[in-house]
Amino acid sequence: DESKLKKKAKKALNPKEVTVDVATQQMLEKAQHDGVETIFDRAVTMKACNIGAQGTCCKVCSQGPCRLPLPKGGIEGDDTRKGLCGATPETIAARNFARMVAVGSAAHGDHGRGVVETFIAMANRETEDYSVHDTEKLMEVAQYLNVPTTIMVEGEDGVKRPEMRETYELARDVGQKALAQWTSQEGEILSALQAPPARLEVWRDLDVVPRGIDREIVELLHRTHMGVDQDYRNLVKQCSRAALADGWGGSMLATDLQDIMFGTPYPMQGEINLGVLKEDHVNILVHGHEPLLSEMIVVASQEPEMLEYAKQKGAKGILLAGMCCTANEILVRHGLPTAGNYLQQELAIVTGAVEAMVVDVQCIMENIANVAECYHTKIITTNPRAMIESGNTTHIEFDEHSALEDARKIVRQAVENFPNRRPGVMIPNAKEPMVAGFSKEAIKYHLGGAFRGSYTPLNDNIINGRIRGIAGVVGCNNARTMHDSGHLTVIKELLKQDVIVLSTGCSAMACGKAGLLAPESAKVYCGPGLAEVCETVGIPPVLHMGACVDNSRILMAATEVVKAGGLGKDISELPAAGSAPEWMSEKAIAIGHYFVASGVYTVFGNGLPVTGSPKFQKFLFEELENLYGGKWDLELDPYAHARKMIEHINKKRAALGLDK
Ligand code: XCC
Repeated sequence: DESKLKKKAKKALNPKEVTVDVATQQMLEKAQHDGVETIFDRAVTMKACNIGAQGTCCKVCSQGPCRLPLPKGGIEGDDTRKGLCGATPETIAARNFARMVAVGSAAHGDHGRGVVETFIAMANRETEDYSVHDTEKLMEVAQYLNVPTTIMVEGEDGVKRPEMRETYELARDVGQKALAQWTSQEGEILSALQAPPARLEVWRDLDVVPRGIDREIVELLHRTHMGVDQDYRNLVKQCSRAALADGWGGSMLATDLQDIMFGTPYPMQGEINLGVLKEDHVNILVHGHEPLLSEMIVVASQEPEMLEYAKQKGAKGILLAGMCCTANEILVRHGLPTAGNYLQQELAIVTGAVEAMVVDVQCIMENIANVAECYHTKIITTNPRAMIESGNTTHIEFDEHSALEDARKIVRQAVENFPNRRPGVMIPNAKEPMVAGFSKEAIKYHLGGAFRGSYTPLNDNIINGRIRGIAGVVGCNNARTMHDSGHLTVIKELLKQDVIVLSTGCSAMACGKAGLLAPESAKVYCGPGLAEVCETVGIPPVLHMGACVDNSRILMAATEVVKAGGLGKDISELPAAGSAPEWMSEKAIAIGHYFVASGVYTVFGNGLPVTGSPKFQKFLFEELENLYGGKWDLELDPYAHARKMIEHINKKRAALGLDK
């Protein structure tokens, strides 16, 4: 009836209200025209659960779920809320938080394990498809894993001298030693020992240095079982172990071994947004997180026979582009185009121009299978861990031993799908040029002054105030908040105040689409000091450092800044802050927590499921600072969010005696 229709019309989505990105707006209009439902529609019609959002719904046993929302009007007197077993809001919120840290760390850790397994297969020459690309990085990793890089060889004169070990022999030992960081049960994981000595001391005092990557995650999960850890402070202690095992372990080793196999990123020109797709080409999107497969698809899609095959099918060529963090991986190493960030995955299919979306793990929305049914797109799953139960998806399992052959199979299927395009293809006319690929090595090179090998010039610029401080702004998109808007507002506010921004993941992509990854943007958005530095060096004011696992690069860049001197002895002393304005995934919570445990003030936007327990929230937002020097915060308003970060940076500058 009419009132229902009116209600529905009122609830209908207005594309301009949900995203600042023009290409996304255009494709949402097309989706509406084509009658295709997306996450944006469901975000309008489906409300989030208020109790879950507060973090106080306990469903760890079957006597519940016990729901402990904050009473209307807040808590007066003692907080007497309890679950059936007596669990307090603190225990419940801390357990829920802990489970997010565990899952997020597991996601990065399992990604890292896959990388190590492939690395070992490569080192054993069981696969010719991968090789050592960066021997310098191999040496560096060997050193921190205590693998000898030389052997003593007796010369003709009978004198023994050290000689470099054969590359693959060294890689074999590095691979095994890396794998041992997952399985180790006691002691300290070796990659974490790269942290500044003062930080390590903090961790040792608090007894949170990770003993083994897998162990910390399993123990954290155990502690959240019904009737185990019922002290939120003790739960957070184990959160720190697991999160540090992610940032300084699983993620860091994944990044480093990927660099050895595929090359350490250096700044590359690229392009971003849905406009990178080409109507007359076979368009293949690689979506997910692991570069192991996408690296092979890069090779397969450029082979002459494959290009010839595409021509036979009526296409001018093959366009390979990325989505989500896979995009970041192929961008920072090959300069390949990026189609978009997390909330654009369905919309890429809505163009009608994508022959295949090839997915591996993490951040892949189940609904892409439904959207694909309305067009001709093939969804190809590739990882045994991540399948989609839907008639129209194909699974082509990817095995590192037959990597290139598997990749060829996938590309061939995409090419064969080109003639099946349906009428109504529309690619938005929107793409931006960008520069990406700022590894810690690249930062050293570009900001390293005349000698191109030091962080000292960067520190000097921080000390003299041209650069006020450093911000790491990272993380996802979230359909509950305006797409890309939080990232861009926070970042532009920081730039205005001369804060240089390091970025990864979907945040970096939001910046790319808005032109902030182009060096010319410095004079438009930055305060005079930062603008001058960027223009002198020729860098953009936002440095795109890669995928979510590459947040470990931010930790190492911070460590380099500490080492270069003049800004204190620990990461917690730096004029620096972290932020995830539009976070949504559990990985973001793991990342947030390892930043906090590394001494960084970290602000999240969008809500945090801790607000239902004021005591637990206070612990995270205030008391942690006394332990770690870093703490959590939550700020929904992006302007206030940036302001809080700048205030923190100013506080740290004052403590260092700068700006006198
Ligand atoms: Fe996923 Fe990594 Fe988040 Fe983007 S940012 S939505 S986790 S793709 Ni890492």
